[in-house]
Amino acid sequence: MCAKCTIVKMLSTIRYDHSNVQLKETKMQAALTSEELKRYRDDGIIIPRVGLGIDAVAALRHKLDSFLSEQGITDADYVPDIIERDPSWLKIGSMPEILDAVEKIIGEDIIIWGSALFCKAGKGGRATPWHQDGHYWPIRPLETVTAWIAIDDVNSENSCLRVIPGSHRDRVSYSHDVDNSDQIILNQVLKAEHLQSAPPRDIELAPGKFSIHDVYLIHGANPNNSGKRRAGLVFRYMPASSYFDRQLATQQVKELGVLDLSRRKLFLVRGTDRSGLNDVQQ
Ligand SMILES: O=C(O)CCC(=O)C(=O)O
Repeated sequence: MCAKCTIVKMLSTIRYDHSNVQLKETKMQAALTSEELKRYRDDGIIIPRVGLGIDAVAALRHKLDSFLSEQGITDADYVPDIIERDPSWLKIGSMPEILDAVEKIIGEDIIIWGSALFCKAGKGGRATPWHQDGHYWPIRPLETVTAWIAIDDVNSENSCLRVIPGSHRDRVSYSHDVDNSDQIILNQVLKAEHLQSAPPRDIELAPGKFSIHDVYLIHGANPNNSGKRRAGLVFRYMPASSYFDRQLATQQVKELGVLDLSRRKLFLVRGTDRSGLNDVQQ
């Protein structure tokens, strides 16, 4: 190849590489800006600007209706194992719009270990008591985040999620009481003395928008008696540097009377299992 041709080839390669880097940076910025990331670190929760599009929302609504009828679920206030019931939900939890934002927070090695539906009908509703998720999750080190995806318009009227911003910062698991009342959907209730003085913030979401919250964040929701359904889909993501400890899960069932998580399937959706301990499925 003549010298001129070599230089032209080199330049075009450089330009190509450069545009690739820019493309990658734009994609990462679109997922979560550094400002959003800072807000997440401060508050323990963020609503990324980029949500799911209207087509995705329509498909989700349809999928939700078929799922509920196929599974014969009449009370969907809390369905804690939707991927185990129907593995096709994994596709939703693996959508790049969500994973790109999660990756900004927990890094590029990501395991989906949990999924749930919180579809509160709007009548005869049960509350979600104030709690911290990590209190009964067998993940060590305890690092994991939840994406809460709005299928309906979710606001104060139909009892959106409420959080105490900043309550995650000390990385402390506070004590909870067991309450098996049928007025609430979880039986672990944060002891009142730990309810911090900061006022709760309502996390209002248009359909398709989602929030991501930290495992130590104190949160809950009022009963929904608004007459309007409030459906949210939840996926839980842990960094693959943490270990999902099945023995601890069994112990937590005995000690706390919580849901048995010992047989949860672990899906490695990005990167590699850094801990080398998790029995992941690809
Ligand atoms: O949507 C709700 O009422 C509760 C959700 C929740 O507690 C969670 O996703 O961790």
